[in-house]
Amino acid sequence: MKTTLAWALLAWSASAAFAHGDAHKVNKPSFDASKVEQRVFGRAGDPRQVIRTIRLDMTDAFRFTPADITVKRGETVKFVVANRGKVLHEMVLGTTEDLKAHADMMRRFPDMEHADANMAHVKPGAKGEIVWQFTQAGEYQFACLLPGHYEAGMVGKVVVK
Ligand SMILES: [Cu+2]
Repeated sequence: MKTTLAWALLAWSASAAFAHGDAHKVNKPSFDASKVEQRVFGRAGDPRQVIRTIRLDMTDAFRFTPADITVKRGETVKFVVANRGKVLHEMVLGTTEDLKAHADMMRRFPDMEHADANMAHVKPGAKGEIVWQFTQAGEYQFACLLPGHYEAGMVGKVVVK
């Protein structure tokens, strides 16, 4: 039963993912300190300030590995996220509320275009990067917001100490 559901989700999200993927050909703008927006969970990091690289895997089982990350406040972290699956996945950093709201939007508008510093859309077999500076202590999340993936549990936690 569980397997059937997972496969149904996978097949469904694969078609949605392609439409979504096309919208994401937009390249991420390069780092510009004057344009960095401060968010509750931090801000786009300067690639020259990276002091730590964290590697993650995403799979078609709708999981991130590791799914539980701890960083220090002020740290600029580079996430290198590899898609080990056969469908598009993405990593989006945010607060729990942000991600929930964003996942709802994605369900309604699967072709929504966006390419922000807090997200990486990664094709099967490829790797993506997010450079982020965590400026406030707290508990945040990262998730794959492709339709159905978040709901299937493709969510991880970042604790900023
Ligand atoms: Cu995904």
